[in-house]
Amino acid sequence: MYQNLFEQYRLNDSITLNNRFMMAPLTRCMADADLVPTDAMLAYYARRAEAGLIISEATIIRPDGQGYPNTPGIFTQTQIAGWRRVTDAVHEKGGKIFAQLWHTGRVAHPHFFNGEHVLAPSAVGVEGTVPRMRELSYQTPKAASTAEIAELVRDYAKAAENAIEAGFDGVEIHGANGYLIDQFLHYDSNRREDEYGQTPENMSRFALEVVDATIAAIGADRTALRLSPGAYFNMSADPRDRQVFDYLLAELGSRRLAYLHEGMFDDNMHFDFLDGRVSDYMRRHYQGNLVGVGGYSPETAADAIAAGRFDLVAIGRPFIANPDYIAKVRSGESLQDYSDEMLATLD
Ligand code: FNR
Ligand code: 8K6
Repeated sequence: MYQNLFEQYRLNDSITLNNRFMMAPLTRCMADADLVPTDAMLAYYARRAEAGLIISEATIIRPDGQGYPNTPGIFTQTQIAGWRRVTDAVHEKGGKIFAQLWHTGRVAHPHFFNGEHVLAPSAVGVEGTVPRMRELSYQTPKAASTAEIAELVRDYAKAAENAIEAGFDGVEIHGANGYLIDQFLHYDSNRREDEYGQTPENMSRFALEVVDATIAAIGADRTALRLSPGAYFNMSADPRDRQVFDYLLAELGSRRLAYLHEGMFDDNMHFDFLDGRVSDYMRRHYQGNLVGVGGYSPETAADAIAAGRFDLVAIGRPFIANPDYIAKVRSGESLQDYSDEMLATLD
């Protein structure tokens, strides 16, 4: 069944995947108090090692990137050692794993880092309260200075080096879902008047600086990026955003990344200013390895790949519901449906 999904896939000269399934990055809020991966997390990832590539849950690059409780980090030696145990377990089972590198920007909360302020491109906040900690209201962020931006770029590159030290096969830079990098890419959150704002080139600058610093640190073969042109989460869309992503995708085309990944919950959503689905928009503007995600079943993913709409598929919620997702799909066994209650435990 679904033969094309079970073919090996060569990402580049360094990395070949056992199949075209990725496990999507899934925040589970289960790291310990020092934001170190636990034994339960090790077992959770090892159970899913049959995926061609696991993308870790979003992992913060430094303390002020934290916006939710117990999300793991990759900035202390203890965190690196904790992740090393996870990557060893995945490798022992023949799998591969990338770390998703995260800074939440204006979606961070000082509660988690004893900080005075949260950093973002501009002093434009998000409405509402922190999920699972509804007593915490989001703050108006401080617009990052150019010196603070340069420091953030260095910290992404350092986190990428830490990820390699922790045994990850590469990193996926989280540039999606309304978090820090995405906040530079949309007019809703970027009101800067310096070289990081106002034009597609300027608004793409931070994302490209992070990508280039990461490539310089660990190589393009091991560097991937997730993007949300559609602005569907923690963000309001502005039709002008389209020009920013047109520019950014053209620039990324020359970088030879391991892959580009759309950040979406439902890839059937239609965005007028992108002329349709996010995956189709990205395919038109980017010729490298492309990962589709958002509501795919093995059947719809196999069809999309056969039609050339993207090259690999990431699976999120069904992978929470079915630790043995790959084996079940291969054998044709029926899949258990996902439900939100499953987020309470790490099976
Ligand atoms: C997510 N998603 C997500 N995305 C991301 O880039 N980093 C993350 O840490 C998370 N965390 C996360 C947690 C939970 C509980 C859910 C349900 C989703 C989005 C995820 O990677 C994926 O894009 C969506 O789940 C859509 O894919 P499925 O679930 O329809 O296959
Ligand atoms: C508990 C912290 C989780 C942080 C990452 C985001 C996870 C959200 C999971 C719930 C899914 C909600 C989907 C909302 C998307 C809007 C689509 C139009």
